[in-house]
Amino acid sequence: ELNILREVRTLADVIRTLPVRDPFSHKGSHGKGLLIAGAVEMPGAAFFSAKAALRSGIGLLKVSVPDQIAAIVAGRLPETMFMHRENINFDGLTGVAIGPGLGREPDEGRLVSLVLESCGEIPCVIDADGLFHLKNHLDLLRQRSIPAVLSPHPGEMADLLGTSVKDIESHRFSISKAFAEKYNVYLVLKGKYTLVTAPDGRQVVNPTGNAAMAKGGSGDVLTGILLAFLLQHKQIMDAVCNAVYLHGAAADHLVRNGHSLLDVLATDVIEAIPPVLHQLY
Ligand code: NPW
Ligand code: AMP
Ligand code: MG
Repeated sequence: ELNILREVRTLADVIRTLPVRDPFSHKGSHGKGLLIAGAVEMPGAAFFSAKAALRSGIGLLKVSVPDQIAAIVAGRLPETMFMHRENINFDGLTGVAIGPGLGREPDEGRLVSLVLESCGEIPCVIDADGLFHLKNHLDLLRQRSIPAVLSPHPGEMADLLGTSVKDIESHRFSISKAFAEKYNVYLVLKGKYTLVTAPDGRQVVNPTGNAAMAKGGSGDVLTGILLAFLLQHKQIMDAVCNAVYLHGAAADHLVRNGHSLLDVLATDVIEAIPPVLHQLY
């Protein structure tokens, strides 16, 4: 573990690489994303990812959730458009995210392989239940011309590799590096000091975030920020590192401004994105 080169993301790195908005830009300039997420039991996950993507600057967002929860998600977030699960198509899209609250039935697994097979030339984020299904399709990652971004927590990483959480936590750097290189992915291994690893093995440690984020929904927020940032940055590694940094910085902002480590909700983290971005720009 000690022999691996690594760096820590700094505030200066983030400020230097954040997207600059062209004054003459239009919504199509800032990405057209599709979020495939949510299940009848988990409408919240889709809502968290979608709202976080919109708060992080995405130009246009379509969400694909089961019809039964479309009113909850699209109804609470009228800025999004809706795509029926049965008619998923990737025409005109510049990025896709799949997984938060998706569910673990075979139908949802087929959506994961569809995304990997159809969208090799646009950025793609796979998280949560998307990672559960990905176990059976790991070979599809290698043939992508734009590497996928995977964002497992240690439990999901252990499941992907068929090992224990203890093993993952004791060898975060070496396991991440071997996995990212082998499968040609950007790997975001979450937790205190989230570790980002590029397909070439470069590793960056994130310094932001706190234990207020140890609550259901936090990771779903990150998925949305990742999607939005992938569509607005020139370099994938900058997009991923900046997304992870902003996510943690939003939670840090809350505990410095009126919140405790206990009371922060995923929705609070989303609503702390604006003041943090305001400070960064
Ligand atoms: P244990 O038992 O906690 O010690 P799962 P999930 C283990 C959706 N959500 N961080 C852990 O061990 C998600 O998007 C919807 C986390 C357990 O064995 C997913 O689609 C919400 N876990 C789905 O729920 C809000 C760690 O990993 C396993 C860990 C399931 O996602 C909540 C947990 O993993 C949620 O986001 C660590 N550092 N270390 C909504 N409101 O709609 C070990 N584990 O079973 O994949 O559960 O992450 O909750
Ligand atoms: P998930 O388990 O998918 O909901 O993701 C949890 C999110 O919260 C990840 O981005 C973690 O890095 C973050 N998180 C959880 N616990 C902590 C902690 N103790 N310190 C910092 N970040 C945390
Ligand atoms: Mg999660």
